[in-house]
Amino acid sequence: MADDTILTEQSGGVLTITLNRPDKLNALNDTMLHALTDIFKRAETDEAVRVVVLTGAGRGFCPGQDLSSAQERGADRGELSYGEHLRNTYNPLIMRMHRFPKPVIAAINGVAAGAGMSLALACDLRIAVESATFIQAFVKIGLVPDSGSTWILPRLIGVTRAMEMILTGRKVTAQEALSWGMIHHVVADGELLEHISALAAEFASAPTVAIGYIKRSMNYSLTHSLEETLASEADMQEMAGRTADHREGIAAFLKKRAPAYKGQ
Ligand code: LHQ
Repeated sequence: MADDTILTEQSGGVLTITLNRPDKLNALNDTMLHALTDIFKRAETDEAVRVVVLTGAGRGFCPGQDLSSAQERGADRGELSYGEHLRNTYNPLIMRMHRFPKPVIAAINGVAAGAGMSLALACDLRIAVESATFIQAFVKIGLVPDSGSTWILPRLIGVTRAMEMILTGRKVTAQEALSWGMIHHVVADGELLEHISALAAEFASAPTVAIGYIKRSMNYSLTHSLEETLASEADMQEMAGRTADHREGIAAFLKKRAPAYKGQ
């Protein structure tokens, strides 16, 4: 990796990715976006990775695009094409996360704003500290939501709440986000690491291949009819039923012992 703005740590099936520009609350520049996409690409087929944790260093999770680097590239002179920038960086990253065949947990250690909030939304599970906040900040700088926010957010919290967040750019607290079903748990500041470690450890010993099929099924259902989804579920179940972990699950159940899944 060219610099240390993205840190990775691999331990016992858990790949932890840390956005690491704490003085800028981990605002995203091109190097970070390409590195993130690359890490997800490699982790897809790496059998040693069974769950990914995405978090931020310092007091922020991520405030989205680094606005000063966008300026340096000529955003104010109309020289930076935002559309092209999104197509080349954020869009491939979000699609990779969406299709990633293993669980991705957002460990939200602080503010998540703009495309930084979109990154959190693209994860499968979102655990936030009590002091974390969520801001659809785009409108505050005269922009529209990107990186999937208009697609994911209304699906999580409904159009009414999503529209208000997006139109006003209002700061939403972790407790409010929890009550809306936007995030899964809120933990006390200082207890995030412990909570995430326990959750990630569970996924690191889960039937990973089946989890990949579960994600595919859930995503498929969002854009298909019941009839199409039933057909897709049958296909996914066919494949899950042929995995070693399924055989292990049945054997363990019949012998009344804990299963030892290998993620295969
Ligand atoms: C930042 C940033 C930041 C640079 C904090 N950039 N430095 C995609 C592609 C194409 C075009 C553009 O858009 C996109 C999508 C996007 O994501 S657009 C960006 C949307 N995000 C925002 O507009 C959020 C901007 N940040 C904020 O509103 C505040 O910083 C929040 C509310 C996140 C946090 O406020 P505070 O806790 O008061 O912290 P702070 O504002 O003092 O920030 C700390 C430092 O981080 C500060 O730097 P400094 O050198 O002055 O200490 C900020 O300038 C820097 N920072 N966000 N996005």
